[in-house]
Amino acid sequence: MSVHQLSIVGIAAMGLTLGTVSAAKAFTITNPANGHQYFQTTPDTWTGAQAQAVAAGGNLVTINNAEEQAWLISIFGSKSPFWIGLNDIEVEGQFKWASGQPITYTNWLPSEPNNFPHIPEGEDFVQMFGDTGTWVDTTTYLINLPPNFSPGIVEIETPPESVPEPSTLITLLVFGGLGVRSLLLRKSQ
Ligand SMILES: [Ca+2]
Ligand SMILES: [Ca+2]
Repeated sequence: MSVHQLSIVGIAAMGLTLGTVSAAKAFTITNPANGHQYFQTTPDTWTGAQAQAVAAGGNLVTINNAEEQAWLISIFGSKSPFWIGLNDIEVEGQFKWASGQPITYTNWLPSEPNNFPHIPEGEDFVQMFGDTGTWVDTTTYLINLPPNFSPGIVEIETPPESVPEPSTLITLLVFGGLGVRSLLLRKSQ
């Protein structure tokens, strides 16, 4: 195989890689423990961050165990508060994951959740923060404070790699065709 042919194979392979990763998921990180993909949303309300998650094919993160919690801190850092999937929107005090999964692990800060009583709309949404990623129930509009727009962490359980996008197939067809033509030209020389 000549250098020219090798470069065509290389470009086709690059198209395959780029074609399966859409712009919205360009910065996803895979957790080797479960194969799930994660990324950080832009700062938003909990509801807005969850909408970003759903648009990407996931939900705000479901933290199933201490290992997943520790991995999240190691990847996303502990400084900024992050929305996670836990909420008690439907019934006050009955927390649920946005993904619908059962609660198998919690990491509440002591005294939380407290549905802090001086907030008219209550505290229906959970953030993790601090060096151990401890959880608090909170909300977007806190009295005497700027709106609490924070990034959320998204978890996608079904990675999209298994379905090549049309652009990938076009790339392969175009470069595959060029490769065959190149081979035929070399043979005819
Ligand atoms: Ca999880
Ligand atoms: Ca609280």
